[in-house]
Amino acid sequence: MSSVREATFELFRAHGMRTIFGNPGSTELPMLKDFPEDFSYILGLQELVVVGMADGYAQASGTVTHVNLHTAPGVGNAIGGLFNAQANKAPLLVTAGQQVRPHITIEANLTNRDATVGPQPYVKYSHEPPRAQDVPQAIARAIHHASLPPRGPAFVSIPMDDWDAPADPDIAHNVLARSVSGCSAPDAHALERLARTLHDARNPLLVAGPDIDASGGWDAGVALAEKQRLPVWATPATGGGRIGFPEAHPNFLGILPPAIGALSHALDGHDLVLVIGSSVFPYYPYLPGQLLPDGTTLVQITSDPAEAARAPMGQAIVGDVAAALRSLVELVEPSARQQPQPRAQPSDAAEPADGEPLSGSAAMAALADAWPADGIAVLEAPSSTLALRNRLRLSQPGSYYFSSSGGLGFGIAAAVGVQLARPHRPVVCVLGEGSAQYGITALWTAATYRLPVTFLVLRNQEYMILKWFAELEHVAGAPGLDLAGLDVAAVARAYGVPATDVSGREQLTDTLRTAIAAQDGPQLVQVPVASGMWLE
Ligand SMILES: Cc1ncc(C[n+]2csc(CCOP(=O)(O)OP(=O)(O)O)c2C)c(N)n1
Repeated sequence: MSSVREATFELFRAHGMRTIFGNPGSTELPMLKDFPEDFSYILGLQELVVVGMADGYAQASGTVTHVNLHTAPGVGNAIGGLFNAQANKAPLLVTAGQQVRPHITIEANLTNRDATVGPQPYVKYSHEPPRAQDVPQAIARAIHHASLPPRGPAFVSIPMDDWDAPADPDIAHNVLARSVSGCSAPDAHALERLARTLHDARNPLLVAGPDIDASGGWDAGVALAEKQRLPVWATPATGGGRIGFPEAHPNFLGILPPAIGALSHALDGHDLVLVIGSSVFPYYPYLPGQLLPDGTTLVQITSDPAEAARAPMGQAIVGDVAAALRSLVELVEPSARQQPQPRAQPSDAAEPADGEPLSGSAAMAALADAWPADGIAVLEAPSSTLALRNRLRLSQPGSYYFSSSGGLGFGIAAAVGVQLARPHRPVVCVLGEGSAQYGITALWTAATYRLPVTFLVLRNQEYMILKWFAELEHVAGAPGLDLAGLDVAAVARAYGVPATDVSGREQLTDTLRTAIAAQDGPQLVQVPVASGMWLE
């Protein structure tokens, strides 16, 4: 008779889940005993980065990814990452060790009291099985929950004495044989109505969201925009964890502003706004205004029922985003509307006077000059987010990962996960020096597993975006917004990542080109940048 451990690892094999991201403790060792050779364990040094690595891996591979945490303190450290993964719709199986069952009632040391409560708001399912024999079933259930739309983390707490217990052969056999498919077709009548509305619209607009890329709807989105001659905005960068439409495409207008009034203003003059694969909308900050301009109708297509239910305006159709796009392409005729006007190129980012640091825009222009055709950007550089988008104009699917939640600690870790999932594409992770600190320990993982990620650190010695928010919120005199003397290159070297300090645009481009071309482990490039919000 097989053990709970053997049955569970068979389950992982059945789901193709042979990579485990973790940080182990004594309560997890029984799961890791006799670790099978056909599995890999990727060690992260702190739980926030363990979840971030798995988030990047899950998104880039499209598969449910296993994160293993250390009882209550491990789950506690991981919460910020779970918040991010939920917003990113990253399908994660999150397991945590627990005290042995005879110790739980007396709350012996390291007992995860109320284990299912801690991660509750950030997971789709949270469970501690009542019997050891139920562990494979609970884990299978969490895998299914994670994989069904909206995808996201699901949690199981496992007492450490369960792993050697005998599995129930009937449960194990049936659990192994199950598969669950979650691709639900949107209402065909609603799509037909929408196709007619689109046909009759005078000046319709498409807003492309992250789930176009995540669902595999990229080509269908392009085909729809071209057939219907739709101008396309990207959903606001705040919630655009992935890019939903090629940003160098002539129909692409740019990125919607994230505040209510300004966003509504950008929709002005469009009688129909089709929002696909995005919430309506990931607003931030709160700058009130009219939600929609007069005379504008909005229709959202999302696979996430909660996203449809909470939208403050418009109609919604719930169903698989790629399937909806493919149906719409079939249902609509080619339009004779005018071609959208291609947007202007950003102005040339001037080289500053001698000895002055580059602007964030000039740094992103240097990155654009070095950019490899199949590059993937992982971004966590708040004051240069728009500069990166506007300069790189990424135009291939699966080329951009950003945390839709606003929680820091994603960048370095996610870049590690993305590179593991996409070993043949160059990954470049662009970081503010402040943001880098939340996930800094993931540099060790990048070095140890020799992952050829290029890290670019923009060093402005401050929390620039918070200074910008302070002005917006009329907050004067706030402390804690300066970062004097923080040297990420020095820290990187200590973690085993070779690091170079550069200045000036040409040197930055050359160094980035060399770093990106090098395939032998990670490299970090640090460049001083001037204080400012870099919007183009
Ligand atoms: C976990 C977490 N803690 C704090 C914040 C608040 N926060 C948002 S941006 C930011 C500063 C980022 O600084 P840096 O990476 O240097 O970028 P810059 O704004 O200078 O471009 C902070 C602290 C956050 N978003 N997430």
